Amino acid sequence: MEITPILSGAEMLQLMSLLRDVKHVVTLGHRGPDGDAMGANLAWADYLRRLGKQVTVIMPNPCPDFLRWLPGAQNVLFFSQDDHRETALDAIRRADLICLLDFNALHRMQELAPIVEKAKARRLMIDHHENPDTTCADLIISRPGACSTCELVFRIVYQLGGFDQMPRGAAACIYCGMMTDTGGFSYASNNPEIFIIIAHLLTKGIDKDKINRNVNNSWSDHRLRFWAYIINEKLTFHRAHKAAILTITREDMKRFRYIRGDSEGLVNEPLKVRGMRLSISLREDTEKDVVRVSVRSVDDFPANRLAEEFFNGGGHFNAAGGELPFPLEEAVKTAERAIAAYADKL
Ligand SMILES: [Mn+2]
Repeated sequence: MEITPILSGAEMLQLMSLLRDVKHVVTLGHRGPDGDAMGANLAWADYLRRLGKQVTVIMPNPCPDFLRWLPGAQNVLFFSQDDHRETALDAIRRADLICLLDFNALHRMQELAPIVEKAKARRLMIDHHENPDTTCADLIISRPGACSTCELVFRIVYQLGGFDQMPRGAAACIYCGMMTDTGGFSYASNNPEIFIIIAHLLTKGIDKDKINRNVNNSWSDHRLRFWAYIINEKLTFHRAHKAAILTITREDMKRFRYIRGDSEGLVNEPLKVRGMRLSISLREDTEKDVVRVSVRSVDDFPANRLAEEFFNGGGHFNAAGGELPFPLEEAVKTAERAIAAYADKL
């Protein structure tokens, strides 16, 4: 089975001309960088460096600890960190090209958005989220059908002839993003070519079992008890166990010594209940007075539409998110209203 080319002839020419004369490149991920954002940016940066570019990888804020092992992660600049900010600003000022990977609108970078908008650099977006803001880059490679931005980076590098020289580290980054964005290939991953790509990555000598352990089995004991607590005490079922809401307060986080990423994936747990179609997580933000909303659904339940309509957000069909104002009790009522409004879809 072949790997189908991802870029049209016209896109290929556009991309090549965009890359041709640039020297200084910045690649950027979204706020709250996940395995895909980190993996895609690191692998794309690796490719650009192999083309002779000077590349700086920047994230708006730090990635969770379970991604620190990614080859190249130690050189990523986290803009919210005081000791990284000036270097990051310098790189953005100097850049001829800014690559935006794994998000579809500038505001997903939060405080970096106006800075990137004012920068002189041209912009390239590579992403798999639906409905990209078509004005935010000179070239937008948007493929909502792809399982991850890492899959897109692989396909682009492959099509541009950069696969043979791809080092094991970049292959590991790509595998990590594909794995994390599909819940370990348990959703959004029925395209047979995904597994052809994995076969290619394995030829680079990556240890996919170890990547899985690094990402999924590196919990603190506090985190395990935190999940158990939330599931036991803070989870409610609705509509005859077809929907669930879980809540996380700052108090809960303090009690279990919460660190960034500790609630990552928790919203998926209720979907393990037979017949469950929708899960909503409401978490008090640690910095701002807002409630962070995560929505997960199965089959034909449109999580993204629900998130757009009720949670000031959006996302993928089965995995979306948003934000609600304080207090948490009001957010719970909003979530309950959302469930009632979508009862016919449950
Ligand atoms: Mn992604």
